[in-house]
Amino acid sequence: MLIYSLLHLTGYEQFPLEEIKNFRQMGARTAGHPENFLADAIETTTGPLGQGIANSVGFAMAEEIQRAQYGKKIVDHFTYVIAGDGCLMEGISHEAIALAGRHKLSKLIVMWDNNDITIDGPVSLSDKVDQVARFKAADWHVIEIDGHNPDEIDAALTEARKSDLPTMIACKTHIALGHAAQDTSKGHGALTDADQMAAAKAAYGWTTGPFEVPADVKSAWEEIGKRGADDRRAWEERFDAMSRTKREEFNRALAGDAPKKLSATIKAFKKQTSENAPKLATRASSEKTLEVLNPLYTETVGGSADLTGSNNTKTADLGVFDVDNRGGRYVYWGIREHGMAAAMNGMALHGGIRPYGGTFMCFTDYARPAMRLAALMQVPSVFVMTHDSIGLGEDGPTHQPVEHLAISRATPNTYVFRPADTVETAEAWEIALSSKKTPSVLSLTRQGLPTVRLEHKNKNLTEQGAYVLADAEGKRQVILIATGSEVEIALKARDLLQAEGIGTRVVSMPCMELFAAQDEAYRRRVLPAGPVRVGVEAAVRQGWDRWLTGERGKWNKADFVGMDRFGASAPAEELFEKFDITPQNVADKAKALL
Ligand SMILES: Cc1ncc(C[n+]2csc(CCOP(=O)(O)OP(=O)(O)O)c2C)c(N)n1
Ligand SMILES: [Mg+2]
Repeated sequence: MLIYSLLHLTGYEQFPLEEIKNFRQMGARTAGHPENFLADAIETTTGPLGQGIANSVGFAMAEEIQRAQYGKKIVDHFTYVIAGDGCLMEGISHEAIALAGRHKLSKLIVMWDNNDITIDGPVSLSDKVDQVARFKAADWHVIEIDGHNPDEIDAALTEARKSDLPTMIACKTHIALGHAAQDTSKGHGALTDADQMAAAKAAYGWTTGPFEVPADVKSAWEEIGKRGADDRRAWEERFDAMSRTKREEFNRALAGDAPKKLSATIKAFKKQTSENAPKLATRASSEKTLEVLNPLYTETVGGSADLTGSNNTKTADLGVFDVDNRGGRYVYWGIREHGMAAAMNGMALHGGIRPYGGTFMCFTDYARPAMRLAALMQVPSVFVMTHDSIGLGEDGPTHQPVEHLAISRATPNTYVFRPADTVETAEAWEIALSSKKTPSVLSLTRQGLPTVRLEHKNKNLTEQGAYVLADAEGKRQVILIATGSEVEIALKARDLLQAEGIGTRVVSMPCMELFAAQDEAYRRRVLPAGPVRVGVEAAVRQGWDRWLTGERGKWNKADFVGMDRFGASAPAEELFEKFDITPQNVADKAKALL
């Protein structure tokens, strides 16, 4: 309610009094937790504790990067955070604080609502961390004030803006000041008792009724709301004085439009790849793609959670983001998957930056709350998840994802790409780096894969989600549907079946969400009724049944070759044998259904 009432008071058109009265009602902008997509002035969605403070690291980094690119006259702002005890208790806050301290994000200012209360009761029930010492240990500037004293707040903010370190202002406050619930956990929730509401208003000297704002108060607030207008006009003049090229670049990146050369560059890269037919792990295909794409963009910012050499996320042209190299576009996030993903979201929300970041696919779990919020908040963060199956081999079951594709596919508004070769990887990147409102998960292999797209097509086939890679010779009796590294296995199974005169089609399905979005006529062309179907993916079956038994398929004419347990530690080829994800097993399963 704090943000909504401030927006109303300062005169935002999107927040008339009606919106305030409709708090938490259907269709209102004043949702139960602020949603970035419901109002222009709501910069991020908050609600899951700790995400906001981690977003703010991305906001502050984005500001530094853009300031280095466009100069102080064009980009020069602070990032302010109000954090509660709960935000600071969440583990992600530790990752965020450490990153901000390491990178001297001096324009980041956190105000801690130090009220010693959470939902279950006093903070002391579960915590005795010295937050001031914790922030200092992470190289923050810390100021301690009475959070109810306007002069102290003002002085602290002025001091914070001058600091060359990020600043935490510890604001000692009383929850539900003036109410009988003051300083108790009851102060957190509904405080609707009429007598107590009157007491709380009296404590502030407030005499008017509900939803009544005295005219002089409203106009004083509106003056504050107008304060930025002159600054805005002055900024526009400075912006107009910039070269046309720079202005266009700034606006393009801010709008999230792809560079003009993207499409032609991808086509040329695909053509060359189909001709050379390299055998590459798709994580290496991804690096090769980034090598040609990053130079086209000024706004891509790459990174990895301490697996740069494994995730293949760094290209030579990016430079490394650091205290003395603010224009660097590669971030060493350290072992902080969750903080990385949330900060990436912050960068995307800031605008003008397209973040991508890598870790092992299995550690989707560690980044997951922020990946879900990317989808919910409609930001196109790109999660580069390498080592995407038992195919990673010796690191064993702790590192071998089996359920992670299903988890990401279960998330609304998320593209999950599992490309089969370098061509599909390039196509996936083209989509991911053109997306404006949907995050992408790129599921990439550690092990080498042959090029399966040997015939060059200008068209981005991955955009259709699934397509016929190899059609049946003779009567079509079997359709094999596969993704990523299992496309090679499906093609070999097809050879076995065709050798026995069984006409077999192979469908590559790099993105289920995009296939689901195709019209029925196209889906029917790829998956017609009649033939038996076998799905092949070194992961759990969950999510596959629509394509196997649905979409004109039948339960007694469909099967799946994949994983229904955790993996094991061994060389990759042996694991595929052990778990029976082999051309022979795929062919046998198909024949058993005929
Ligand atoms: C990740 C997450 N876990 C749990 C919750 C539920 N929750 C909402 S507020 C809160 C704690 C509130 O404590 P504090 O941050 O100190 O806020 P205060 O009550 O002082 O306003 C909890 C546990 C949540 N929103 N997000
Ligand atoms: Mg609290």
